[in-house]
Amino acid sequence: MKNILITGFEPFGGEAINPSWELAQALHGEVIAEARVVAVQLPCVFGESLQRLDDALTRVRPALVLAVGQAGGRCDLSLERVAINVDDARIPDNAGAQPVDEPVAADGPAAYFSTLPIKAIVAALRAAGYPASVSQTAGTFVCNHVFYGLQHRLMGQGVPSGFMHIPYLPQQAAHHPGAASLPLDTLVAATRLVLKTALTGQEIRMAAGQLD
Ligand code: PCA
Repeated sequence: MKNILITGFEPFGGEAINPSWELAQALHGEVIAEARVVAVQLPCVFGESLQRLDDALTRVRPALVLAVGQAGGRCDLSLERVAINVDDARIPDNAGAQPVDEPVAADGPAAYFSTLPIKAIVAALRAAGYPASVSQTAGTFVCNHVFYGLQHRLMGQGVPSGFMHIPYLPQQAAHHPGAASLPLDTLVAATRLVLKTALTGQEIRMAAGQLD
């Protein structure tokens, strides 16, 4: 049976939980479109997160990879279009490092695109009633670092891979007045659809602005 690798992050920035890990864990062991989901947690640490990802890729040998991270303040499932070759941290990572304007990979190109059918995924999510959009930036913190490292490592291997940001869970939003949130069961159901569409769907053409 094929494997799907889904990664989530440990909590960071003073939070007690990270919705991306709650989500990944909830899907661990499920079979979606005849592929088994394997969840792996990544540290919110520059460098070490990519070593852990590398280990997971070697061990799981996935047919599809979806990396997920928390984007507090966003209000929907954001399918990231592009990873850039920059580490520029607003806050220290969980090991205390705060790189400024450093490359993720000194020998790498400026950017990589997601190799997931992001517009087809967003369209499928919206048709099923879930809030979703195409995002043009994954930021410059550890999420973008992992997204870039993932695309760099898998380039040319024919394994679709990409990154999705998700909002806070309701229990986190309670500490952030005005911030949007989505319940875990909604995130889990929506992500099943993301994975199914990524495995079975084809990219669609839709005009810029319609999905972001
Ligand atoms: N979100 C952070 C890093 C870990 C996470 O869940 C980010 O957006 O970079």
